[in-house]
Amino acid sequence: MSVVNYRSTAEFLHRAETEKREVLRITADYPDMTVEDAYRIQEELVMIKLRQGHRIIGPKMGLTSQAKMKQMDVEEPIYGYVFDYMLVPNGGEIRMHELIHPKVEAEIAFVIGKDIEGPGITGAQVLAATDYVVPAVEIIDSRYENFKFTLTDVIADNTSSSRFVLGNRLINPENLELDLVGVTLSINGEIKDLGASAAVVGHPANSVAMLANMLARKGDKVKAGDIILTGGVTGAVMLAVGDTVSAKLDGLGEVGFKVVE
Ligand code: OOG
Ligand code: MG
Repeated sequence: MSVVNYRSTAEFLHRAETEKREVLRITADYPDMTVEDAYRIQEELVMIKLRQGHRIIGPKMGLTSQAKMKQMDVEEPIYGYVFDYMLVPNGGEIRMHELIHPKVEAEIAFVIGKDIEGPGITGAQVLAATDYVVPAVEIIDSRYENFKFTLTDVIADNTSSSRFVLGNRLINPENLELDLVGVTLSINGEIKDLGASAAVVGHPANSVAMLANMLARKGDKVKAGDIILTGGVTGAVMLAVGDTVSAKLDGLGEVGFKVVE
């Protein structure tokens, strides 16, 4: 049995991102890799980005809805990190030549006001520690060939994180039924997918609770000031140059971007 080298595997995945090149999934060489190994690789990848001067905007959750789990054929929620260089202004442009094979998904983001330290955190505790919620779209760009991966591959690849866009309106979560938000995802005026926010583990606040409880395993926590993507409500849709993308979230507003060469 071969043993996976965390540092060199992280460097391999980082090169794939910077060279915009899809690569063979790492479980092809390391089929016995554990979830713990995968998060160790992810940590190394995060360290590489931090050493380059990038800043973490927040941890994110992925594969929190049935739509996403079925689409990617992975049955378990995961976390990763989004960085400052990934943030695109609302209505701004995504440059295709910087990416491999990007897809978009509609999400709800949480702006955290107070630290949330697991284990045992509930959705109600998350809501009490949340300043605002914001509509969001995430652009995911798996570094793996044909966007195909297993649970451990996608964890190591920082959960396909690539770009994200936040809406302009900050909404107090107390003013909303946050599990009953209708969501549409449109490209060039045509609805490509739709859903309701309860698709995200029953309530998007539960996704942040799950995150706090997962981070507690490594002695970490959700921090005041973190902006947290709670996971795609809709399935992810492939992007092409020329696309104008818009997500509408009932009571939260609209968020979008254009895809250029
Ligand atoms: C993994 C990332 C999943 C989400 O919102 O479910 C994710 C992937 O689907 O490539 O960000
Ligand atoms: Mg996502």
